[in-house]
Amino acid sequence: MKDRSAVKAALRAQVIETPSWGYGNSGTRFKVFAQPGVPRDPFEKLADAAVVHAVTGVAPVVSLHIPWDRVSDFGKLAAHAQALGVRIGAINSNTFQDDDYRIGSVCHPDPTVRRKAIAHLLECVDIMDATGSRDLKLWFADGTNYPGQDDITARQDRLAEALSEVYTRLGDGQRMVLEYKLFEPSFYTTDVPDWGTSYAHCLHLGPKAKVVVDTGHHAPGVNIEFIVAFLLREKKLGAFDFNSRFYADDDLMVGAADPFQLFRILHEVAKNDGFDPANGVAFMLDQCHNIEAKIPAIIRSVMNVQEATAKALLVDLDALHATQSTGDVLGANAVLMDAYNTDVRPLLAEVRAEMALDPDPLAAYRTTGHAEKIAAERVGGTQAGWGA
Ligand code: LRH
Ligand code: MN
Repeated sequence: MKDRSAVKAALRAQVIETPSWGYGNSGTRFKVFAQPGVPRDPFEKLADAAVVHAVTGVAPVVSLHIPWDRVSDFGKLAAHAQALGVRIGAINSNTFQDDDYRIGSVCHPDPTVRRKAIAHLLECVDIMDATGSRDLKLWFADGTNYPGQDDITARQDRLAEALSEVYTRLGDGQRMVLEYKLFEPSFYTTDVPDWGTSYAHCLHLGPKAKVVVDTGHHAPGVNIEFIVAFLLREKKLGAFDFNSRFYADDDLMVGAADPFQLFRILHEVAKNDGFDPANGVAFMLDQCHNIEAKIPAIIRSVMNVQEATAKALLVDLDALHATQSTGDVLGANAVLMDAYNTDVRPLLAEVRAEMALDPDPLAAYRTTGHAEKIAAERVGGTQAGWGA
């Protein structure tokens, strides 16, 4: 059993990256509901992220999305983040909202369109130079809707060519993390549909290319923790996009729909030293708070990751190994369930107290008066959203 102080030390050192777009308006094709106090620009998004970090102590990094977070001076934005006690993390590219990308971006049959998409990806690396970010996070909506619409193999060639050009541009200490997704917005083929496709491209590219596992991007029933264990073994797990879902890419709060799955995933992370910063796994949230208050939702999500992490760190690995190696099926399962069924909230309250934080981050948030302040101040202007 990992000793309690080691578990608490790991929990104090946890780093969870929150998404700038999680603070803005988002919705579905049916409706995007506005909410009072929603940020109007990346500076206000960082201010909200800083409050999440202030009450949880483990969310010091914010990922940006370009062009949603484009500013005239990214150095100034990075300095603003620092002044707020946070820093800018992954830079997310966006080649899914321009009319030119109707039938693809880096996989588009027209080389002119591919050129435009690659130029955007290269611009994102320039932004990383200015913000000091390590990761270029790539997700492509590219795909087809009807059989025969385009050549599956030719699209892979185009993708590989684009990724290779961007890979060459990466500076020291910079990486590209390639996200896969089964479907949506494409409904017949998606050019990076699964972990194997992302993994294969990353292998070809080299050590600076790793895979992003978005927990909402799999077919129902897929064993995500197997993928995580496999990629960790290959040293090819770059990042998580945490969220949860009941059906498709619902982007609900992580741990809300399936806390047991989140625990199983983080058990594989803990068991394979995935929490060791040296292994370079980024733990990001990628969520949309369509109907719920956004900042409390992100605080709750951070707490859900903390709780699943604490349970994973409490797994008695010696007992697990002993029961597994003797084929004690029920015994081995019981070891894992003991950890999962442990109420870790008192342990986390202790950890927060040791970090000079309120044991209840949501209560702490309420006492900040931040919600009332931003609702009063952020009047006029255009609330940030996906701009779709
Ligand atoms: C695509 C995705 C990707 C982001 C977007 C906000 O579904 O998961 O990570 O670019 O959501
Ligand atoms: Mn994602």
